Amino acid sequence: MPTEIRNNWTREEVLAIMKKPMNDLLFEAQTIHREFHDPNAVQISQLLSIKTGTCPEDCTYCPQSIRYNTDLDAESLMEVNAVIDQAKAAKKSGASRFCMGAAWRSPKDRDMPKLMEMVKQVRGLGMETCMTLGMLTPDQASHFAEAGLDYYNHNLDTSEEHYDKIITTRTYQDRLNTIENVQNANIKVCSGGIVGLGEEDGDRAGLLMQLANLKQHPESVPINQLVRVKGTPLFDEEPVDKFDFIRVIATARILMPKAAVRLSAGREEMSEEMQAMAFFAGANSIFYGEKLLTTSNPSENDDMALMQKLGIKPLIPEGVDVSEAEHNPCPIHGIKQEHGVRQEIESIPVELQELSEAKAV
Ligand code: SAM
Ligand code: DTB
Ligand code: SF4
Repeated sequence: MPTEIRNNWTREEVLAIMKKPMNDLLFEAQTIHREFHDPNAVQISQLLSIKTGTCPEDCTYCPQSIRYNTDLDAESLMEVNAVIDQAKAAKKSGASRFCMGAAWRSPKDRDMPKLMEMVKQVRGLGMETCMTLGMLTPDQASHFAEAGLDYYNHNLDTSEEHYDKIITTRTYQDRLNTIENVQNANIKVCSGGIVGLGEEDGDRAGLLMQLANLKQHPESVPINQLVRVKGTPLFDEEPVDKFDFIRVIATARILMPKAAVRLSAGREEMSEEMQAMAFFAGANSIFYGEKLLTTSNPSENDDMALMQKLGIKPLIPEGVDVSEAEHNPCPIHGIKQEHGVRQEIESIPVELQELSEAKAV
């Protein structure tokens, strides 16, 4: 019987799934994963901070808040050309989606023309576009839709109950409103949260329940492990138990079968085995490239080596053009990318195998 897509989960039901014996939980997640997705494909996004630091909000996990003394070089909104250069580089290294993030409470109307131009030009490169700029009004969301924005990232971050301990400058309802504005403008939603904010299991279940009970599930669900940054109030927070983190990924997969579940921030602290387990639990998207927004991420070499070991291939979304990616065909998989169409080639040429060993793919 096909898995039903539900929007009426209770916190108790979600908690019961999350607390199942690990083998049962992983089996269920993997079964659903295979019903809805290619189990050996991972979508690859690359992030760029287009405006860095001096954010007026007080998110206690965030190095970009002006309230905390973190070692961060602030930068005003980047010029369009500089953003496009970075997008071209991301495309060359194999990312299919380019996500632009700004340390804002919300974008100013005066910045909209520049932001829309960024969307248009990144799209013009044949990449998917994503922006994360804080709260959006319905009008701003419509403007971004007109510009062709594919995804908007706006996280709930944690449960409604735990939320006030983490952020006081905007409400949970503000976040839900922005998500609704984005959905109403027909932009795909990327929304998830952070594990490691001192929350209880019930809060993790509460976060996933909120996401899974949205009128429409987010198309993309980033699950971040807190990156503990010196100077932020959460710097001394206890590290997250590895298996508990995997449980969150598996539960997200079970509740939101069609979504791309993204193994997001925090991968630098995870072993290869832990990341492999997250993929097994249903994660099928990552942030790729040596930097997230302001903190570091595993090197491209390490990621490619891991994907090679696991036999995982990059997922190329319909309509995305990766034909100019630096390593085409991909030396690891011997897959030729032609305007989003994957063509298996029979064997991997020796010179490409050598290149793969010498250089990042
Ligand atoms: N300022 C905008 C906002 O908050 O909506 C967009 C950028 S903000 C950096 C995007 C998301 O990054 C946050 O919602 C949070 O989930 C995540 N994030 C920020 N700092 C993090 C950290 N130290 N560890 C893990 N995730 C983090
Ligand atoms: C998301 O959920 N995680 C990304 C993206 N959406 C914007 C951001 C992670 C930020 C980690 C801390 C930093 O690099 O500043
Ligand atoms: Fe600002 Fe976003 Fe960081 Fe919060 S998470 S402080 S809104 S940049």
